[in-house]
Amino acid sequence: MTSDSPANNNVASRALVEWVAESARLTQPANIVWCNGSSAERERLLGEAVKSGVLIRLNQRKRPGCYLHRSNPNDVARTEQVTFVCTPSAHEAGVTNNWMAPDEAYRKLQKMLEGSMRGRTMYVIPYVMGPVGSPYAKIGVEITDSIYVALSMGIMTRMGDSALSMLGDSDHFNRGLHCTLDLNPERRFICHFPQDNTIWSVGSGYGGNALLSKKCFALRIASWLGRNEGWLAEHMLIVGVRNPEGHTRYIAAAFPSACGKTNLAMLLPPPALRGWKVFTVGDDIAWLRVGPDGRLWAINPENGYFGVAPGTSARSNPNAMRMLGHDSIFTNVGMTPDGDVWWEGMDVEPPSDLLDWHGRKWQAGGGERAAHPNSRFTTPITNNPVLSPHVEDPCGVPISAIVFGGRRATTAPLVLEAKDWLHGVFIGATMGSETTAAAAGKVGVVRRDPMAMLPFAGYNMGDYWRHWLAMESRITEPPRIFMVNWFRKADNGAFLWPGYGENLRVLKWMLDRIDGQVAGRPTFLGTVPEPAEIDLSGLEIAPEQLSHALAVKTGEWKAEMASAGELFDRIGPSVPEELRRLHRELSSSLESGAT
Ligand code: OXD
Ligand code: MN
Repeated sequence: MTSDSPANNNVASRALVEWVAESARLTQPANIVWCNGSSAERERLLGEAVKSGVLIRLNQRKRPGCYLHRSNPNDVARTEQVTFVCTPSAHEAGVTNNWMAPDEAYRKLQKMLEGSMRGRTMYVIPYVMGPVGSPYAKIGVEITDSIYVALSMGIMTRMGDSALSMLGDSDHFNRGLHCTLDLNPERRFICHFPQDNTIWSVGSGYGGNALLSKKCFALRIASWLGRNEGWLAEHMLIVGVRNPEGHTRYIAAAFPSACGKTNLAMLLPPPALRGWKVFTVGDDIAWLRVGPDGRLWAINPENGYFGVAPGTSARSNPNAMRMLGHDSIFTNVGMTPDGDVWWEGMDVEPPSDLLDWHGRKWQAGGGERAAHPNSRFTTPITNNPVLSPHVEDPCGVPISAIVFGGRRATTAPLVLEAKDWLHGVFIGATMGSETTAAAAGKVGVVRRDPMAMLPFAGYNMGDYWRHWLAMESRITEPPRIFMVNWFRKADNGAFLWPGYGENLRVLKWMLDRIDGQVAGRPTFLGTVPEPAEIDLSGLEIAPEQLSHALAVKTGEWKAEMASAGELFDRIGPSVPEELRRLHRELSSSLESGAT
């Protein structure tokens, strides 16, 4: 075994050195590599990954610095059924999480981890979530036996020596231990120990299960830390919207996985909306704190994007297509004969002799997809041509609006404004969305997904809502809260709203509401736009199509409230009484037809 501490001996934290040694005693790796985050190290690891077949070097003329990874076909998405929150009591985790007692989880996984890295390399990956040195940033260290994870963490986080310097001699860091084992789904567990600031993940190499900085630390553990420390860790993109007068406002928007967060975060304005511009701060996770000025401020803790490839095209997300031109890792997409990538919805004809995501010859029209529906790209934020100049600001950006969105073929209007903070929390808490390929299981089934955090809230959902409500008293200038739905369909199954860049028209309406320039139309659920208030310049959309997109229908919301009530009942007494009251009031006015 080599290297109990990094080559340059730059670890001041005894706690870190001891934890690495303890993990090595358990897993018995052949050698230990401390990642320093340098470009020479990256080149070396890329070379090794290619040599061992973990990565395929893509056409370097067409996509310099780009690689393809093909995962085990049984390991292509998050596995919520084997994801556990291991709090001392089941109540702390709540019914929306799987729970295992910490002792039992440690014992069970310890058995699997014993000697699990024999003959393999252990990578020690120190990383910072948030701008290095920011008072809002947090430090984690991931130990893994996967070179794919090490390389991906180098894109997704600020990784290496900068994290060690920021850690100094502190023992305050998230401890993430990851081992791929034999990728047997029977031996796949993702366990969170919030009280110990620890994560143990075994049996999967998939991003959401194995890049422990992301869902495990920045959402599940961080949401728990946020509750204790008075802030929020949310499944939200952060976008800056600059109007033609040069004034930029920031919007944080929660959508479930694979519902277009990356597209919205780097949207290209339609030509008719001249002078508008959008800047990305983050595309998946926001850490929100109350600033000294009483406003809510957001940082993006990540340093890269782990986006869904299928559907990404020059039409849906031209900025993403540009950023994927270099230094990116693609996972489970198709490969062209000249070593380029291809996926469904790229809006480019597939060449003949395409290889599918398994590496097999692909037959157009043969019924099989070339790219897995949850195939991904991993790319550094600095590749983004519309990256916000404020992404490294230590205190982040001030948030003017919070948006809760879902994927709904019916029921949810294109946009609606909540009446106030409490009502906005109610809208977020009762949100539903159709399931997607980002998680294993059936796709297209409506499930309640409060604040798009169903799989990510690291503690009892009722307590999480209580924390949201409690934040109000600390925010003197609260952001306005909206609901959106880009995915409503006409009876013939066609989308009612064109989506993508055109969504800026909806963001503009929100900003107009904030500026007091439009009155909207009150409904029983909140305020929707009068059709004339949405800037439709340069867009052909039939008036009846737009009114259908904006409709809030009593019958549909009766069913919606019945389903939300079932979730409240399942969660039980921890649901805050204020939310129950709003639910009772809305349900009874819908029943009595008083709406
Ligand atoms: C993601 C997800 O990968 O939400 O961001 O699954
Ligand atoms: Mn996500």
